[in-house]
Amino acid sequence: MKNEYNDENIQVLEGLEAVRKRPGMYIGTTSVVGLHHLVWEIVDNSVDESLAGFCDDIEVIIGKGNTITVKDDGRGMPTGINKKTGLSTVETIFTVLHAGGKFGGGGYKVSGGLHGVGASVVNALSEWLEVYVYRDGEVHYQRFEHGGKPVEPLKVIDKCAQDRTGTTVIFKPDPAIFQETTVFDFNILANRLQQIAFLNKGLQIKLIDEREENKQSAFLYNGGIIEYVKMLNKNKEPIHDDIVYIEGKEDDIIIEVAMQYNDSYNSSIFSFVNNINTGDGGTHEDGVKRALTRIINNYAKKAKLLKENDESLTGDDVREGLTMIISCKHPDPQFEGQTKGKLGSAEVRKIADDIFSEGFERFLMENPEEAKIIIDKATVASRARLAAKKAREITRRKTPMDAFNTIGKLSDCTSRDATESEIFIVEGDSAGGSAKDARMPKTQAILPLRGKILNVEKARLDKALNNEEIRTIITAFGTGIGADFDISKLRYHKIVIMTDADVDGEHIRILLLTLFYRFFRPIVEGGYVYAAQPPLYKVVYGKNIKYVLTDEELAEYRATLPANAKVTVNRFKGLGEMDAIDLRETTMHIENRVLKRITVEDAIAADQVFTDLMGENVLPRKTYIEENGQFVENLDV
Ligand code: 1YM
Repeated sequence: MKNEYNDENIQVLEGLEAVRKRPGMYIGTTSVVGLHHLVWEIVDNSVDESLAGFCDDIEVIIGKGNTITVKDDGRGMPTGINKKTGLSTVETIFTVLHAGGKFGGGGYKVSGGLHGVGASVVNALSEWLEVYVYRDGEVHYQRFEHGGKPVEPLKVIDKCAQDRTGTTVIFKPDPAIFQETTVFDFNILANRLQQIAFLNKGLQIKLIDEREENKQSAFLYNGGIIEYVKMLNKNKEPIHDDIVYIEGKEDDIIIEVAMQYNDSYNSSIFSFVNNINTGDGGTHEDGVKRALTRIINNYAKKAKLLKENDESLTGDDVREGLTMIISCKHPDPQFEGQTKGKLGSAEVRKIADDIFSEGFERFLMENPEEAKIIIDKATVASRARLAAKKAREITRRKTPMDAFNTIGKLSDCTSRDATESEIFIVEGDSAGGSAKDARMPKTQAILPLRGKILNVEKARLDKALNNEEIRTIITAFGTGIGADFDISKLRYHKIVIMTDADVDGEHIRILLLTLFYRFFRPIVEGGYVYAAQPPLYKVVYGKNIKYVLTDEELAEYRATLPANAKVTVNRFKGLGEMDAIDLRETTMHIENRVLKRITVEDAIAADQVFTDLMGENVLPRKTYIEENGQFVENLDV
């Protein structure tokens, strides 16, 4: 690079320096999430090129040294000189903040959405970055080092076939920025790349992990979101064969919907705008849901499947057991909300409603058998809803004495301050007894579970409300359930699942998490749920007592002792075997214990896990392994 800087260059460098000073402002966090964010920024440019109709092949390679290569077969980034910056367009894209968006007007852009900080931010946060552009029979190349500083201007390094076009970007994240980790996770990348492939039919995406031999995945879905719904329903029992698919375009806004009902009681509706998951919904989702309820009611009345004076089917009724993907492509979407996970663009509501109602009405007319199956399911849901309402009213009408009986197994804490109150849900009466003796009565409540709790993945709300263990939990939490749920009434800000470290304990833990996720989702999303970590061994060495959580930890501890040390190792078979002192010292006392916070990072993945683990099919449950990336478990001492 030349030694002289002009004003433009200095501004550019100051821009990238600002990114390095406050990376959080540009990519949210420098944790493992932020690290992967870098990949999405580059991949988004390739996906934009695919949305524009010029690219149908993307390849992502995780290199041995945790580098990332992204290749596409699009037009190749423009290589000419940019009038405003005096630099090549390639250099401008990689060194000027937000340049990408400004230069590429029109089209559907992923970068119009949630991330969209652009390639320059990736460059600024990389130790080095290289770009190759194949265009007009030439290979153009530029390298940047030390947080985005060009080594040389863009130059032609080779010839290539005239018809070879595309862009390749290779970068190595700067460990000085990503201090937590610079190791890429194959599964995180694979899940999102698969999702992008589902949302863009015909786009092929390959992921290759060079750190391990033969580790790669390729995603190509000619059926697009139809295949997405098929996958989501893979371990469910669909109640009609064909997946309903509706697509339309109005004012450059494209709406695509794929849906299929299954025999479960949950709805799994996921929506996207320009390939970005809108976890909080928005106008596209509202429009489709509104139309679904209206069209089903109209059809049911016309076909006499619903009688004149029957109550109308509600939104919840018609969505029971529904798996649905809504994908909206918008040239200039407006996002709302704290996490920008909600589409705000008002015009989309009517467009989504129009397109979906026309297509869905036609489907019902042309498929009267399916229509009857769907409406019967919603009618049963409606009856169950009315029954559950009655059951709830009975629960509410209980005298204080009745309420006391329901909650009789609970040893409550004396504090009424929810922020300091904790409830330990304990497997089995004997462990419950030890826990009662071990607790701090002021802030720690104990709820022993006797039987296995009901699997709510297979039961509707009215049946769940008849289950005693579940009623006790609902009463203890104080939040109510379903439409009555109110997080502000939560009586404990730490809900701690305390089960044995064996298969049964794991099963109970999953049953409880299923219950929480389906019926009390905000307590999971709000980070109120924890898992206790009881130790596996007690090691006595002379006067020293040490509790260890894992076999590895035991080996590590042994290695610190002299070779001929006389130690007694006691393996706890379960919580029931621990006395109150052991339990207090290791698992419950705030000073020593380690709690794992359980949060759900990705609702779509969590939904899938609960279906797989708790649904009708037994096989996925059998193949379930402890480590599942969906639940991020943070240590919280
Ligand atoms: C591996 C990353 O960035 N591909 C890519 C980027 C661009 C184009 C094609 C492109 C866009 C346009 C015209 C346009 C970008 N161009 C720009 C800008 N892959 C990757 N492939 N010609 C080529 O949008 O009009 C930004 S990104 F600003 F120059 F147009």
